[in-house]
Amino acid sequence: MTDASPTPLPPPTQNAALLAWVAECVRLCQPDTLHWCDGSEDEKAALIAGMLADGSLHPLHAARFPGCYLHRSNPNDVARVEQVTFICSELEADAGPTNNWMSPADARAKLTPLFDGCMRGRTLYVIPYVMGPVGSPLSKIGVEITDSAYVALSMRTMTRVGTAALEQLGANGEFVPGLHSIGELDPARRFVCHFPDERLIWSYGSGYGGNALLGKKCFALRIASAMAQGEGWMAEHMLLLELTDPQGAKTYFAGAFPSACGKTNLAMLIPPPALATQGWQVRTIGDDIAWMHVGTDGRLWAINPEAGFFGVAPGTSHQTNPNALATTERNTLFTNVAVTDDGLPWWEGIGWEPETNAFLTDWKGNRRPFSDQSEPFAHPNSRFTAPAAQCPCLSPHWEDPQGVPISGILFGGRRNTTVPLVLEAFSWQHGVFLGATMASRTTAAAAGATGVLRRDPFAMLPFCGYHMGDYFAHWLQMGLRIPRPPAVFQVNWFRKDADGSYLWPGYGENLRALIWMNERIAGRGSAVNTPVGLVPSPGDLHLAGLDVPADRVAAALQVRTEEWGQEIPDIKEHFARFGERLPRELRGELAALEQRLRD
Ligand code: GTP
Ligand code: SPV
Ligand code: MN
Repeated sequence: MTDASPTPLPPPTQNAALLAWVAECVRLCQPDTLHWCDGSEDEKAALIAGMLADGSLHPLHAARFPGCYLHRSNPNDVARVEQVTFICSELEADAGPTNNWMSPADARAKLTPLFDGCMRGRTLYVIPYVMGPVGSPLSKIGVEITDSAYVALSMRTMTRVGTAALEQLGANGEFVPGLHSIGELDPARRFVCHFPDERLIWSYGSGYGGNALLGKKCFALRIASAMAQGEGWMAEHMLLLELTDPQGAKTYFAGAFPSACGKTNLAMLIPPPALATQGWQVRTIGDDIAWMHVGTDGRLWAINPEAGFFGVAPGTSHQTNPNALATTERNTLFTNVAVTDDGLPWWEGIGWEPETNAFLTDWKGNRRPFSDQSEPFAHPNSRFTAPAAQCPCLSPHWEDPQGVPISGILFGGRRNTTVPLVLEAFSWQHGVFLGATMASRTTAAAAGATGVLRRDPFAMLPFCGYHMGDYFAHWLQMGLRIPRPPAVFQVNWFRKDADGSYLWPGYGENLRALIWMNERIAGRGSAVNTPVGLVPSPGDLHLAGLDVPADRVAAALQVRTEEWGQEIPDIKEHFARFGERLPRELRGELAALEQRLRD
């Protein structure tokens, strides 16, 4: 299995391009050992044993969390790093105003010395993986080279790794190469570079999630979005869910929400009892990324390219998301959560409190009494890495090779004010305007300040691999290419009252918004025509069993013209950044919105 140079075993592929690239990376990084990952159980056991021995994994309570481990990342390396994430297109103009740009030549010149010899004394893992169901015509192959056993272990859960990927690749197939080294974990020597023209990824100096698991944001969003633009499909930061009505009819929704803004929770929603009794059900297809193609039937079809969930731990409880808790009871890698002396993973908002005199070890590895509340025990961006197949509410269609047909697209975010609980766009083009102008408060998923309101178009601000203005144009184009386009909605579970409390209970209760959207799609539900879109009146929502005062429901749904008026100057500033590349249709939508607000 492990292949000690200088007498290596024959490599497990005949793919000449792959062999050449691996040889080039070996020459550059000079690892002591080369290991081709095959995805076997033996390999998993060996990875875990090695990490337990070197202290990078900690066992958890073996009976209550079988096959589960805790990993603590370097405290300087706990989230995505947008400031050092680069799109290395030939022309700066093609990266656009929302991305950091470096020329491909400069990126190579800067990173080559970092990679030079960086794996001395380490193992180089070659991880062939499939994004999407194995054998699906919509799936794609990536190969990650890394010196991190944590990455090698995580990729097994998040993607389909090993022999299956090499078989699908074959001798002549194409793959997206990604070279990764944790380097010295020095923030000053940390870069995540994407070469969209070559479809190549180089990531150095971080071992964390989206910076290091290159199949996820680097390939499945940044590189894939650039591929999709050229090829007429879409790669989006979206959950995928299946809604079943009391008659058994299924409707599929895709939803874009910025990082740590509710995709996992919505995808795993449990209906409130009054609606569950009537037969409403939600099943999960995916919780973070969707690849969508126009089907021969004229609908938009979506696959989840991932095989696992890299989900936010804090706030996950039996109240909010019991399905996520059940998914993470076994074979789960927890990163930067706290742990009790008994070996139970713990985080803020888990729904139970240790004894006041109990001790916990926090995410940095410091053991302190639970009564010491000076700082959080779990990092706010602590996460679980768990196999999708363990999710109790996983849809039987989650691996359908052709995907699932999408009838509704949701755009959501964290807005204290202005955006109502739910509204429907007047048209696809108006829906693109809603996506292009959506804003949300920043979260701990990326390094930097949290709680700052920023425009995050389509929840893709950190993930669009090319010029965002061209991306808007691509969305408009797709509308013309989808004969039966999904309806588009905007949602906001995070609106607050004057005292700063959420107006809407969220989580399972969000089903009520989904049911209204479902009725609109079916041509049944009624709505009020407002300047910003079609909004339900409280009477249009299915509110049976909801324990919220009527005036709060009304406030959550309210469209206040003066609040929307205040958006206009900011939207203008936002649009101005895209210059010539802002599609004129969006300028038109803005003018139409201003006119409707004046009327
Ligand atoms: P990424 O994995 O970063 O892309 O995030 P995500 O969009 O999947 O976010 P996730 O569902 O993990 O939610 C992040 C945080 O928002 C968690 O702490 C949740 O508890 C909280 N959250 C999710 N849905 C709701 C909701 O409906 N209402 C409120 N108040 N909080 C929510
Ligand atoms: C996000 O930040 O949107 C995530 C986590 O889903 S990461 O994989 O780190 O990007
Ligand atoms: Mn995400």
